[in-house]
Amino acid sequence: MGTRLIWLFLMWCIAICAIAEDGHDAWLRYARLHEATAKQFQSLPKLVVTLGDSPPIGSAQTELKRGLARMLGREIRASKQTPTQDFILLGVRDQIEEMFANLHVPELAPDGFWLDWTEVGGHKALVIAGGSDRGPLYGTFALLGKIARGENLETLDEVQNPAAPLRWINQWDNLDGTIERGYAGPSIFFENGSVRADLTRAREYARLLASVGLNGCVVNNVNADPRILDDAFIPQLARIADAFRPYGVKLGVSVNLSMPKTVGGLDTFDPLDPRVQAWWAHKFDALYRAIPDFGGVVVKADSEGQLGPSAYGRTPVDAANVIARALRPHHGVVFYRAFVYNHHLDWKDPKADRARAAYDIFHPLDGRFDDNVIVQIKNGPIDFQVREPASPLFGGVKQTSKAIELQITQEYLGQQRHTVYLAPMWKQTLDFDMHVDGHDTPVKSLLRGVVGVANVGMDANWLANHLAMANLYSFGRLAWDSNLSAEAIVDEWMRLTFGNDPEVVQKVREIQMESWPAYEHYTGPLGLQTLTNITGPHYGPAPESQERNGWGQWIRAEHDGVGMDRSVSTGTGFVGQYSAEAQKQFETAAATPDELLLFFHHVPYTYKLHGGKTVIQAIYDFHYEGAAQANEFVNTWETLERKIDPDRYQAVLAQLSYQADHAIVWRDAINDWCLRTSGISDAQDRVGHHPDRIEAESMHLEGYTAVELTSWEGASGGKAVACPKERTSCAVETSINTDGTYDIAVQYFDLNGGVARFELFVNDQRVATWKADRQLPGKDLSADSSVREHINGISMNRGDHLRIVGTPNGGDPAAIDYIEIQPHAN
Ligand code: GCV
Repeated sequence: MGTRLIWLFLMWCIAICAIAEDGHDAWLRYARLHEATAKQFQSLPKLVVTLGDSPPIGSAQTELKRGLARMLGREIRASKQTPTQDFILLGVRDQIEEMFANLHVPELAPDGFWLDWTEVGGHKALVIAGGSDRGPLYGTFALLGKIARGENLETLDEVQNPAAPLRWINQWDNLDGTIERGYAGPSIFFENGSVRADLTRAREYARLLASVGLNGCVVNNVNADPRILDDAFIPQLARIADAFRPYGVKLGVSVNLSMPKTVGGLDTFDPLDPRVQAWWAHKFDALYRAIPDFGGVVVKADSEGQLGPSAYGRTPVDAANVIARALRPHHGVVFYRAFVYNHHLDWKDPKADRARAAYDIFHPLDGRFDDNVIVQIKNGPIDFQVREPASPLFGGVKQTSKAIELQITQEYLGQQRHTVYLAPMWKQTLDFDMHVDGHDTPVKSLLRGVVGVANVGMDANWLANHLAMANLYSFGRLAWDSNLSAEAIVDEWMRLTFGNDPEVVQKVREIQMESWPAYEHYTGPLGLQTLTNITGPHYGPAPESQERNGWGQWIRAEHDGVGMDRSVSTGTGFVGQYSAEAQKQFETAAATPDELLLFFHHVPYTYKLHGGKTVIQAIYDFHYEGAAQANEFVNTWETLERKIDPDRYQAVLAQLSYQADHAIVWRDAINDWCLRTSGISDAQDRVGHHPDRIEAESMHLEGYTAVELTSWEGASGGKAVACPKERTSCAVETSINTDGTYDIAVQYFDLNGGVARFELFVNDQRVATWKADRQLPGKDLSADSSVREHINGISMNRGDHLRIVGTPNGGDPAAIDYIEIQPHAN
């Protein structure tokens, strides 16, 4: 290499390698701005005057200094004195007006802020004023975001007030450090039954939450461990509250209604028993003595095995109000979850319908909840599926405070192994018009709270998927301003996360915006819901698991047709829970939008959608289109290789590549299952026909035995081959009948019980070797554990032998589904 080349290489390395990142800073990277962009901020004052000394105001000042130093290389000085030069003014509205009599700050909601240039005593001042001490912190983050995106500050004059006063996160963390439906490592709060000794990550999390305007966080699972309020545990909770306080994030906990009995020493937890009422009151008095700014609690009761008021013939009102009254003197709130349903429903009863449960239970109680009770309602009537209509309960309890519960952790949506940008889905619910009393009442206009189940973990980048962080960001932004578009939010997030290069912005936006439709298409389109294994890990395809059990996530796929009839005229009557205006959209199949058709109606597979396609053909086509889209995400991402730091580039590439492969597993499983159920072939002859595929069970087997999967659709042809435990290795072999250069895909299974090894040979030459060392959900051979290895550009001649040797290990039998051989794509 010539000197010039070496020099160029070094410069490239300095530019790219030096900024290698693990995603820990998320959207708060404060990356150094290019000189030209930085220039426009030259006139920013070099002094910050801070009024008041509450923790959030202190954090605002620290953040401002940190952000400006990192992005602009500018050191700013802090002062509390009357300034004698241009300055940035940080403070609460009343204090600002007190100190600067001529400065009039507009009316602000408690958490609202005002950003404005003004003149004070002959000096230019950039004012960051808040309605409360959280406001200046939120305003500071907003200002720093604008600078990071290179926006013009010259004409800054902006008042922002949050859409809902309660903007909370729920974490489903268990005290042992595991997280229910968490996919990013252990809890940042708990380990081994206690609060972690080192709460650095908890403090950093609070900073992230505050940066998007979130002001509360419940730290433990809604399936609450009763020890959470033990006297000995309260000082530990106080340490978490200390970590949150600098960022204005209030601590909340989940409580279990049975606590007065299970840990409180009473013989009852009946909410109407005065001893129970006294128990809660004493408990919260003690809690508030330790944590005076404690926010409140969330309650899951009479749901999925959690005890509740029904044990004593009482109602959610009785239960919620008892806790609310114990919290009232301290200004705490109760989020009472409407996720209450019977999971032993009779699937043979055509009128039974889990979707009805929340409305049936809570609608009659409207107006009877105390005003510090907020009924927390999941966005849809079932459970965070890939598409559901808005829960009718948002319009069904008019005199009750309501919060929407959205799920950031991707329980049914690929568990962060798939990228699915959720803001477009959330927007559909927030914008859905409930037509309460005949007026325009989108869900977003009915909310006092917005709650997001995040389940971040100790993984460096919080959600274990760089692109999934757009969901945490957009949750906060929508909680703050539900009118923002999903596209505008992802654009903001993009620039803060990966920089302002227009090509990067455009391409990542494209991937994110197409990711929800793609996921819906290769999983459960037309309102089928996700079709994951609902009695297992909620991950890969297992459509049969929806049916014929008490969980009520039925799709009623029979030989003659598919879908749940929820109409008033012939079905379960669920449609009748909406206002008359909204009912018109769903009561008949003809009126129902295609994307929700099968959620509301049972129709023949040959029923024609609005576009003219039959239901069954649309199902087949959507699955092929969705899988192709997922593959396209990989291609799009690959064009950005030189523009993104290598660590994040490689991590996202690996994630998107896995997703593209797993989308094929989804496509084939659902299509094969629908073909078998309906008996109607794919008009394009793709489903069940894979000319490039050789099933492992049809190859020459040495030691391997053919096995059937419990959910047959999880393997191509319903079967795989597995190597028995007693063998050290097994092999499959086939011969090649044309000459050429090929791309080979080996579809195999990767179980967690051990690390199996595979070797691929052409005749005697080993051309590839790999390990089955992923940690995937599920315990058995199934679509959850089905993965693909690609070996590209292999030259072979007619008569050559292709052989795979599998070496089992522990509980992993080195199982193989099929191989696919295609001409090499350049
Ligand atoms: C915390 C679903 C999840 C459960 C979760 C429950 C809930 O059923 O699978 O893990 O429990 O929702 O929201 O309470």
